[in-house]
Amino acid sequence: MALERTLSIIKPDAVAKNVVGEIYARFEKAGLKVVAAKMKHLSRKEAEGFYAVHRERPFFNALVEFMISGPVMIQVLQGDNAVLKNRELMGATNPKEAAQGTIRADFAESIDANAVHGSDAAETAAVEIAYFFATTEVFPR
Ligand code: RTP
Ligand code: MG
Repeated sequence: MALERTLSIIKPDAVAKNVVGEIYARFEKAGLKVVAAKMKHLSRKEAEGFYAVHRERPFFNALVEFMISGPVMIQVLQGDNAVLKNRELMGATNPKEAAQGTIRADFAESIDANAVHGSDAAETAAVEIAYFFATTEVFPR
């Protein structure tokens, strides 16, 4: 198995719900280690840049507005197959379609306010980690 890193964001809805610790517990129980973390209220520019791949999508403006509606918790997770493992823990984008016991099934309200972000591939993970963290802010564990 490949030791990977992935970028995770606990979105404003889940931070407001006070479930950061419950979500961290799920990462840890699945064998994912937190190797970097920061809480941040994203600027519009930061949110637009982070989601630049979705710029032309109809939901882009709503997504950016939501992501800047309150602070987020941003972390780098490390472990075997971390990218896929985190996506499995998260569940489907739309919480109505998310499998039982996943983070989105348990904590998300809607396709917009869907609790968490996770990188979708190793290549995007590297770009997303570098977007928020200097190499000196990610710790070997
Ligand atoms: P994420 O990037 O946040 O981890 O979510 P994802 O891969 O499951 O979904 P993605 O297709 O990358 O979309 C990014 C975020 O945009 C919002 N979205 N809204 N209204 C809609 O049809 C729609 N589709 C996507 C979601 O909040 C999604 O997480
Ligand atoms: Mg995505």
